[in-house]
Amino acid sequence: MQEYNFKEIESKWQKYWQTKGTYIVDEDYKKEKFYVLDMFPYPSGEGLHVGHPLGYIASDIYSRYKTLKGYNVLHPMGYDSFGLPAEQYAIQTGQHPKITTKVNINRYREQLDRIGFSYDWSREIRTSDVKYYKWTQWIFSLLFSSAYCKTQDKAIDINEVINYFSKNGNINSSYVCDEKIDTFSSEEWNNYPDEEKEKILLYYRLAFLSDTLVNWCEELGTVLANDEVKNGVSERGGHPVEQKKMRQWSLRITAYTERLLLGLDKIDFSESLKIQQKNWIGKSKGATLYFDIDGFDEQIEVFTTRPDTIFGVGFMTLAPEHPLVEKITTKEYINSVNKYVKNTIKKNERERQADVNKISGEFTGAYAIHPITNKKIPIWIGDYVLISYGSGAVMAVPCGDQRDWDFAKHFNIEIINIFKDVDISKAANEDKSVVLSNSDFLNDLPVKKAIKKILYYIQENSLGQSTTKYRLRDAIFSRQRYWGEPFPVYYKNEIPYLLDDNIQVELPKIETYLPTSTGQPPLARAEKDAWNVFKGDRMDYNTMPGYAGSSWYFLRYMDPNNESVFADSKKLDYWNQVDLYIGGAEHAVGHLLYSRFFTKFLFDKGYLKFDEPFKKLINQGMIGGEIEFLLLKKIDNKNHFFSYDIIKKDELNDFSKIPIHINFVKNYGTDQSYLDIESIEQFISWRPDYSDAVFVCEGGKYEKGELSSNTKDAKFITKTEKGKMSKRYYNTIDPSVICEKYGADTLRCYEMFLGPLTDHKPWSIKGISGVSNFLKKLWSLYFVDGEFSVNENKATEQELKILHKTIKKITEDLDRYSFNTIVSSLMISVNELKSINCKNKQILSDFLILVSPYAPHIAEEIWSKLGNMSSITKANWPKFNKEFIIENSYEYPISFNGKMRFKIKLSLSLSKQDIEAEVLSHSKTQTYLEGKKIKKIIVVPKRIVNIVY
Ligand code: ANZ
Repeated sequence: MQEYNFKEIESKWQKYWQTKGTYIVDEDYKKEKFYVLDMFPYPSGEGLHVGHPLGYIASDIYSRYKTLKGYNVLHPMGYDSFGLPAEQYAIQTGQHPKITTKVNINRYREQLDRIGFSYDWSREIRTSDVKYYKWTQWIFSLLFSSAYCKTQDKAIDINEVINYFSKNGNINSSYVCDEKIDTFSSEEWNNYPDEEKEKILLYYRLAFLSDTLVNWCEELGTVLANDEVKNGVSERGGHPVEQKKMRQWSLRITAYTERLLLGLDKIDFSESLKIQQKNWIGKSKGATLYFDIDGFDEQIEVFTTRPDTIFGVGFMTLAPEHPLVEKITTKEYINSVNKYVKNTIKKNERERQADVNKISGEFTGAYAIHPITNKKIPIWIGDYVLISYGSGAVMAVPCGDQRDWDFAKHFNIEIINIFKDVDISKAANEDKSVVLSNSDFLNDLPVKKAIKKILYYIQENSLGQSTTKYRLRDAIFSRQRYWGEPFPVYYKNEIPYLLDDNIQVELPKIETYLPTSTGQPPLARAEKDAWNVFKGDRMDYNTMPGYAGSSWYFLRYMDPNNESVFADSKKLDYWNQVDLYIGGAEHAVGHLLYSRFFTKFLFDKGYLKFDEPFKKLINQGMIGGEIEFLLLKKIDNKNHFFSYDIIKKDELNDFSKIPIHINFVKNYGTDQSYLDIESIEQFISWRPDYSDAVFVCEGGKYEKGELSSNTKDAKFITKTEKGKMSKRYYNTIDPSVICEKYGADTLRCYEMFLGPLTDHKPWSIKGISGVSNFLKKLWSLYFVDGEFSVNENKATEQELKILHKTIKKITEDLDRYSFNTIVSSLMISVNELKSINCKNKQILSDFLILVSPYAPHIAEEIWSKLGNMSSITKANWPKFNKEFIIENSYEYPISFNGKMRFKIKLSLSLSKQDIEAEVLSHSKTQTYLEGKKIKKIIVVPKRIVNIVY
């Protein structure tokens, strides 16, 4: 019989697809489109492991399915190719990041090609490509030339703002701007020198320069975005991050907060993802109140969500960086306050909020005046108050707020209880049901009513006003690195100006990629003539962050080679929103929020007809790996590795765990993984630092090539743990290796078979042979006596039933993205077809189409053997016909006095009487009756027949 030779088949069809351009799509405006997108990868030096293609396989299956259903499917791929690792590598080796990036991309491409994806590679993009980043720079320029108008609720041209100022000044203007801006009249504006005007406009532009507190990572020599900092250290490399004030580019994403929130209702993202975005935006309704300071003209502005607790204010807490701290702190307290402020700056916001158990603060010696009771209230500083949120100061209400409570307890500050019938130490958690007392006019009011009443009072008496605050900050948009998009900006007297639209600035060549000795970014090293354009006093030395290129890449795929616009409007309109987006959950806020923002901005500017980029999003789960450890103990200062089976559980803590490369482990991925002598030798040559170690196992040991007598066939059992698949644990599995051994079709089916797409699951090779056997069985369906053979007979009822049951199941499962259940259904159907020896050409052709999204190579091969001249990807998805699966008979269980005795198959068209008659006339009935008289016959159509005697 002709063997299923996946190697030959897979490389043959991959070549065919490439030469025929099978997956190239054009704008076929008459055809309905469908856009399936993967989050494009950063091409790292490590290449792909089997966890990475999980989402790609799912999206590929879906694209193929939609194509077969007649849609014009856009399914592109590219590379997010600017970024830190290539630059770090450049610093170490002097090699230009462009070269490393290219090498890595080639490796990725090879690995991806091996899996047989249906990407239209003619649309490939690379964010580091000059032709691509030209348009990233263009979007930046557009942001720089725009402001946000609150009344029109959209981005507008900055000239509109300039025009307004020249007529009205900025009084009553409705443009979003930095809160700190002073007011000016039209006359003042018109008399300002140009440079002053430029400075003011920076407060309004959607891309602007300002002095901002940033996450500075000294080790990486750059600023990081909040989502690039995890637990106080940089996400990449784990280096310390501190807060530092620096002049940076930012994007005014805060102008879009409400629209970013509202938009969530229009898109199909998981609830948990929407909650993450909502929390990140962090909308809070409350009030701004002003407290006088005893002996000073200034007031302290606070933001509170609970103005109703104003009678419970025990003290004030300012963020240590608050500008008033220096001014109001008395001599007596100045030293301790200064010291505290210095220490705070070292921590970033997350650490400060996470440190709930470490209460810290200092008294300033100053007092505020309660706006209603006129009582004196001590003013403290404390790092639980963040400078970047609200107004950087709180009215502290210990009976209402847990952090204030903890602070008051810690520093022994008097606590006023304003709540009725409530255990005051728990009041902070009960704010929904609390009724207030203790004040004249808030007595016995439920919270909501109390807030309404106090807000009215506050406003009437000019003590403050109601306010909505957001946690979302403007997005810092510059990095002090080399390998990113340069800004299309030059400076005159340190005022930034845009280059003309049609002049692109390219990354200049520099000798080393490190910051200068004065701490300037690496681009400051570029000689004047190393720049392809040079204007003004100097060019901008910053580069854009990773999210610059990735916030709009899905649009460029629609028209990747256009040189006059970022994408043609007709094409943008046709391909429109991404219908299905699959990618990792780690991008829940960063990438997805920035892309939504860019899309809304481009929509405002009239470039797009949609303002949400992704209609539906699925986060694939992570694939974990098994980590293999050797257990090490020093005895007499000598390394001893012990086989896991000879160690007592309670002694495990005495051993350190050394991860070992899984290539050396025998039976990896099974329950009995171990090392033998050969693998110990491999291990030692990999880690020569352990060449003197002793390996101890049941009944003997191995040391420096010497075996004790009975260790020759011994097994040194490794300790296997489930964990991450990572280079660090030497447990990554290259998908190409699996393709080599089992075939790409098997890999594709197997990755889906592992479990629901969204689940986290460990990689294990255990079930792969089952999947590989399924494909072999599928192959054998089409052969008789080793010869490819199908017949053109009329399909039998049974054959049609199996086929249509499968069509129904697979279609429904695909429509609900249940990728894993389909593999089992296909396996069952293959078995069923095999068991009835189906050789019917029509049935087997349609069945093959159902298999093809999962296993496209084998499907193409058989499809061509079936006599088709074109690719199976050009076929039509079989139509489900319910007539073929309608059951026309039912197998009734026949019971006697409730006990089931036998079954008979009866037509569904029979009436109750007919059924009764059929059962009574059956020969077995008489046997079970044993001559007794029937009392009653119960017939439930399509269920049971019970004879009572
Ligand atoms: C008095 C009060 C009484 C408060 C009470 C709460 C409960 P969300 O909901 O997150 O917006 N706050 C204000 N600015 C702050 C800052 N910069 N750093 C830390 N905390 C700050 O939280 C708003 C509440 O957090 C505000 O309402 C304020 O404490 C505090 F029973 O004011 B509240």
